[in-house]
Amino acid sequence: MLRIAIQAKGRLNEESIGLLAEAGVSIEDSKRKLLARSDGFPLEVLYLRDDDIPQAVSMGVADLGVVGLNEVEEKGFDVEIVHRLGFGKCRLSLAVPKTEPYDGLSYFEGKRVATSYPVILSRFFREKGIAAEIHEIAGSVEIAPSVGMADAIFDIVSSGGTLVTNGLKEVEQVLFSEAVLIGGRALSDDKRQILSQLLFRIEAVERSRGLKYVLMNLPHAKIPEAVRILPGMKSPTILPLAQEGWSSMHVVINERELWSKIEQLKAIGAEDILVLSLEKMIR
Ligand code: PRT
Ligand code: ZN
Repeated sequence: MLRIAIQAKGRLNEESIGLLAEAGVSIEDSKRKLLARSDGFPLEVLYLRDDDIPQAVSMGVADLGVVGLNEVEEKGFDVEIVHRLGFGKCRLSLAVPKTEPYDGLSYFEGKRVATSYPVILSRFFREKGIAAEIHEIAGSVEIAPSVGMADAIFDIVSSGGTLVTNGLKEVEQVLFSEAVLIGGRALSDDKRQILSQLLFRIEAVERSRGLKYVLMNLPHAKIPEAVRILPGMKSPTILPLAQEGWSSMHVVINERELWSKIEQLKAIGAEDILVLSLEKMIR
């Protein structure tokens, strides 16, 4: 049995549960309990605040965790980053009032910077040789300059909308973050085995992202041309139709090139084109 810590509520909660569900790990009654068993996979879920997840994993209270890389870096507990999950993307950035002229990091020399990420920020300033005053505050960092608590902020930015609303501009991007799967350093062989099964499933889900399964009918004579347009994973599957002289072709296409390929296929006489979503791709 493997225990995974995920955020109880907040930005990463839904996608963490969604990822497990796509990997075939469904969790009973998520919201009300601290601990929940999954159906059909030897995993239990521990719901925590994101701030507590790195420590829980490093102490072995949980074997795995899903948490923002920003929290892992800030807390500094000894955990292994097992897999980057690609959701919860954001960055930790320095921002200053938009009316301030900014001409490089020396701007921060002697300035007061408000943040909830003092460890990451002081490491950054130390590396860059900047002596600034770091003020740790727990929330609403973005209002600190307008109320006179700080000259600048260091905070999470995603769309940038919050900065604009508060009359700030992003001037330095310090850390790019996303949700990561973390693991304890001392997992038993049994637990590593379950982890590799889980990773196998997660990777199958990830591989299928952005892919579509496309079926179409076309005259036999057009097959060589269609294969040139759509080489597919190995080569496309061609099945004869009951109607003489026609075939059905099946192929996996990346969503980015879907429309251009479909236009080319229609131009050579493909008909009845079906586009299906693809859930998993196992290799
Ligand atoms: O209760 P708990 O402690 O578990 O949750 P929390 O309130 O500490 O964290 P939560 O749920 O807000 O965020 C969890 C994780 O999501 C963070 O640690 C990041 O890894 C990630 N993440 C991704 C974000 C954002 N995007 C984000 N935009 N976390 C916070 N924000 C906030 C940011 O602080 C700022 O106030 O959104 C605002 C900026 O957004 P934009 O789009 O206006 O730039
Ligand atoms: Zn938190």
